[in-house]
Amino acid sequence: MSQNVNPSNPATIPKFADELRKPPVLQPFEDDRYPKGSFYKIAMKESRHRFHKDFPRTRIWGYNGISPGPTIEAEKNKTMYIKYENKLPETHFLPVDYTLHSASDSPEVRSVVHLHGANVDWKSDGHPEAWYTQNYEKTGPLFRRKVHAYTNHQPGTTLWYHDHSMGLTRLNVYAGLAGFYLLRDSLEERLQLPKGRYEIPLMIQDRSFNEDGSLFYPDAPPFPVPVHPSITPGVLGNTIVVNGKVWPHLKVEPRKYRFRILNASNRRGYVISLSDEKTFYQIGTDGGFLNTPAELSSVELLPSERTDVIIDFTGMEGKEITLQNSDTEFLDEHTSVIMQFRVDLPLLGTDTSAIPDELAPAMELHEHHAHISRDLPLTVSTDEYGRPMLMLNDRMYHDPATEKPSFDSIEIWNLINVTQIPHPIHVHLVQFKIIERRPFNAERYENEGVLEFTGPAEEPRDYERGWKDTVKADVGMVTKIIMHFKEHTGNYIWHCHFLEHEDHDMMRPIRIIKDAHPVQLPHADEEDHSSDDTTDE
Ligand SMILES: [Cu+2]
Repeated sequence: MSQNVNPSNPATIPKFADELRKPPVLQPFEDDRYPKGSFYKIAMKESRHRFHKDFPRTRIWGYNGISPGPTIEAEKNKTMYIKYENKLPETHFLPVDYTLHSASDSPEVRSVVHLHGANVDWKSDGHPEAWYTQNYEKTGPLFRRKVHAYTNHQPGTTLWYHDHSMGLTRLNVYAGLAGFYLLRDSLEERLQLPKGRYEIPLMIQDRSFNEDGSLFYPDAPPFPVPVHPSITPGVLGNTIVVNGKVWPHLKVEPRKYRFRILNASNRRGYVISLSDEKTFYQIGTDGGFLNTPAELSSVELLPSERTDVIIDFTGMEGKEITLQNSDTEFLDEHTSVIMQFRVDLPLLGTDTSAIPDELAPAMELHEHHAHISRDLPLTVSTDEYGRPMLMLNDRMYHDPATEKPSFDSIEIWNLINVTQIPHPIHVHLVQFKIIERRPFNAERYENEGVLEFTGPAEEPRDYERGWKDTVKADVGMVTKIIMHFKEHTGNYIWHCHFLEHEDHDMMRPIRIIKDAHPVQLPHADEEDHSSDDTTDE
């Protein structure tokens, strides 16, 4: 370690020292039981990782031992089979809180992989209660498959895979268990976007380090609690890591590049912009391409949100551009900086890529199509130890399911945020559209249960007009979203994507029910021996 660098003090860490890395692409395994080229294996394991060139290598948990994990390249409508093997140690290296959910009688290290944003059968979705330990010795109550089958039946977009195990998601993701899943389709091929070396995914995470360079995660909140270790209301890092490197730089040619930007942080939101007031072109959101590109100067990304953008460095030879964060919730001089682009590579050939005038055909869901509208409050309470605890629909995770959409129904959800902070609300299985946000009288809602609007509705922001799977439920607002539950029935969830909220206890089951055959078994107890389990090992 360089003499003056103290990893725990961001002021001592040189910025833009490391070069940005592009995660390697996962390669298929040969297995006669699966169509050629469709079967993949990933091992979750502990390894050592260098976050900065002046840090020693330190412990992480990664998919195939790297963080971000290998990028999974998928093709629309072509089924992939992935076996995620748990080769993690039996004890956690980050502080486990045994009071959460049913963690007290579960093994200390559990894992399950959720493919975020995917339209997928629930048994392959990576349900939190589908966790398993090494060699599947112990499994959660909703574990069904060793091999996840992804049919990729949805428009091309940027998905990501990450750990989602019951009561441990915040620790497992912080430890490094996250990677990109790029779903491609023929529309993307036709659009002549920057590709190959000019298409780069950026996974942004905040992290803090101990003096020895190891990952720091607090074992108690900044107020007294009777539990130790204890979950906290949210963990913020004092450095910014992109694709596993602290404040990296990327050398670019003077031409167009496509960046798929993901906020994979536990709690921090970003308002992303470029220095020198340089604009960029947004081409996609969480669920796929926009109808038309949008020239923007900033995009807000809460945890798990993605934005797909083109940045044009043409004519900028010799310039240095900073990707910066102007989110005001927790800003300081260090976390306002994300990474740097250096336009100092020679142009290798003519830039034939385009920023198309039209991207994807418009597909809309309108309010008058909806079959049902649900009012769903976001509230704060206290748990049995007196700690603040966040809830959805005034219930804890293990309370019986209340959101039970009928198969093929279109639903409107009114996310009524009566807490003091915004929350990124993620619904599994579907992509939705944001209809509006409207201010309301929170006090009256809490005391009398009456929803009284106090101002006109606001349109979705200019960077969130496409398909979304995560939405910012703003403070004092009712955020209205619309979605179509089609193609799958079964056990899914919706939750806040601030990971410390999700684990305590801001997560709820969704059960999608085929009306002709209602699912009537109690939650966490459903047996389903449908024939598509035959691909299991
Ligand atoms: Cu939250």
